[in-house]
Amino acid sequence: MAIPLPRLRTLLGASLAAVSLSVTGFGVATAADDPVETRVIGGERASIEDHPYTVYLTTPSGIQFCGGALVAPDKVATAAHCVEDDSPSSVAVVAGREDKQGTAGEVVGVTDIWVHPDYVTVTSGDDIAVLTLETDLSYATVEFAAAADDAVYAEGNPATILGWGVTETGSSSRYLLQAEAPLTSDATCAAGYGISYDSASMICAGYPEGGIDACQGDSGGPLVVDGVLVGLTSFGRGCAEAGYPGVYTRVGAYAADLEARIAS
Ligand code: 4AZ
Repeated sequence: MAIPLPRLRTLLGASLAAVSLSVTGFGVATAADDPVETRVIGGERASIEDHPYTVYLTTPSGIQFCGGALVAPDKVATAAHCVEDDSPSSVAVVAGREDKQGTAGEVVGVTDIWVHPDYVTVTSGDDIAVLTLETDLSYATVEFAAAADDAVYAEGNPATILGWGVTETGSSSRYLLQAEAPLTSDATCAAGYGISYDSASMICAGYPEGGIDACQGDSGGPLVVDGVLVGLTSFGRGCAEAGYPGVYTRVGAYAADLEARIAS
């Protein structure tokens, strides 16, 4: 079951329990739970200057638990499962910081958490939330996919995954990592996930043989095609496993929700 080393490219995380769908947030499953050695090598370092909209979420004590994308000076798009049980005072947003141990950038508080009203669990879709920040940030925001923008979701489009999630070491990354994987077809993703994959609300990325993926702690973070936010890391069966690409919230399906939150 282990992925042969030569086939490993980059990956942002380690695999979780091999038979269960795993999501991040507060990390119920850990790499230690994984009976199968499918952990992969770390993704490559990414520059925050190249991806200034990439932010992470922390607990009040500063522990990173998810990613996010700055879609307006005071709005961060993330996954619903990252913040569904949180009050604004229990989340902080860190922007402009590549190194979690550094002090660059800004740490800002959250005044409001909007969770998609239909969100129940990751496999039923609508895994999206919008945080309102207590102060505007001056970092460049990311354009998000429009509802009608099918072209950015075409099979094979090279997509960049960004995050500070768990690496093959079993710990989350100190530095922002990036990895590139192609968007899959709906059929490919459904072949792995069956009815848990909903093409209207999700999009998948990954290679047939696995090896590149997001993982625990990357949730909520951006999946970008041509500089456009197309996805938010949502779930997967383990990480980087053959036949199980990463599943992302299909941002274009929620463009109107994002616009409404930004206008609010
Ligand atoms: C997680 O737990 C998680 N391989 C994120 C992405 C994937 C699996 C798990 C996709 O945050």
